[in-house]
Amino acid sequence: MKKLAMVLSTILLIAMLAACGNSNEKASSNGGNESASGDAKVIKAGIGLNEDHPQYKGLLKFKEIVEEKTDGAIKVETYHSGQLGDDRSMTEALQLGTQEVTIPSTAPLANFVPDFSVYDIPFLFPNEEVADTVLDSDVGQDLLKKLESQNLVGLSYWENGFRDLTNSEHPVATMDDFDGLKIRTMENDLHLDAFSALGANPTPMAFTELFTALQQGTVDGQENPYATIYLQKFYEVQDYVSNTHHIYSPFVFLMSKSFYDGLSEDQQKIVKDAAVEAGKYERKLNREANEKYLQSLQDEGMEYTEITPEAREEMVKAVAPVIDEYKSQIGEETVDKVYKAIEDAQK
Ligand code: KDG
Repeated sequence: MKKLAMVLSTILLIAMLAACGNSNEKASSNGGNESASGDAKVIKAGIGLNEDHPQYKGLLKFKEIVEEKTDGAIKVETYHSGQLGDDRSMTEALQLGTQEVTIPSTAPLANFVPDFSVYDIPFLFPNEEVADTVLDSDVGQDLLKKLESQNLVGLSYWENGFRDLTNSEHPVATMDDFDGLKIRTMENDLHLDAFSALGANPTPMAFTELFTALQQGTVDGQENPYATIYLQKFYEVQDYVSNTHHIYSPFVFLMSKSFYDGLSEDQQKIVKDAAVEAGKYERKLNREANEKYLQSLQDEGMEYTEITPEAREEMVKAVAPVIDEYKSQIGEETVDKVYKAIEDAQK
């Protein structure tokens, strides 16, 4: 009797260990990410902008494509308005494997891969079409590959767009008008130094804190594309807008590398293609939005000031020493390649 009990308990133990081994296997082949409700792999995707922004509409397009093409084997959960955190903390969550997708501006990404600061060079791109050509060329794609050393995969570039200045103090037409203005910038040293060179008093801050900071007067102003200024309702707390167009800001569609590595080859292709296709859709919506919302901002009562070519030239000169200073930090090779690609794209 005793013997039988021992044999039975040994069989039970072996069965339990085998079951345990199986589930470990499953979890790791899924990148440890399985829905509680089934076998689908789940992508938690978060952004800082709100649900009205083209970036969120692009994310919904990504979800639609991925869920359809994988027949539900990959589910995409979408979160907007910084519900999962800000650009930096979500990027860190991707590195840790606790979140799968985020789409930050390239500026805070420079804290992970310094080369990304090349896109923070003021007045770099002349227009959106040239930016598309450069970002989608080998030069832009090679930069995305550098993210892998940070446990991140850059699947495609999307568009944030040309950034324009708003503030609550006075119209900004020339360099002198920047004097002492407290401006929130993204968390990026080149942005800080460029605004200091223009005479402003810049403060780095996460996007998720920005509206309150403007409302409470912690800062006088900020800079973002018209679509963001309008859709995030900054006009409620800002009176003046100028077309400074000082930086063209790309987004990077980022995926956690540990999650990506756990996908089958087919699934990797599906998510990559979906990030590219949804990105094209997002760029189109974003351009339409940026075009129409300058008027909407004025309709909401903001005063618009046009920057003359002479005034912009003055700004270009003021930031030139900052660019020189940063070249070696970004990497001379990266800077030269991007300048050359911009030149080629205009031929
Ligand atoms: O979802 C993207 C936003 O988090 C952020 O990148 C927006 O341009 C932005 C900013 O000013 O922080």
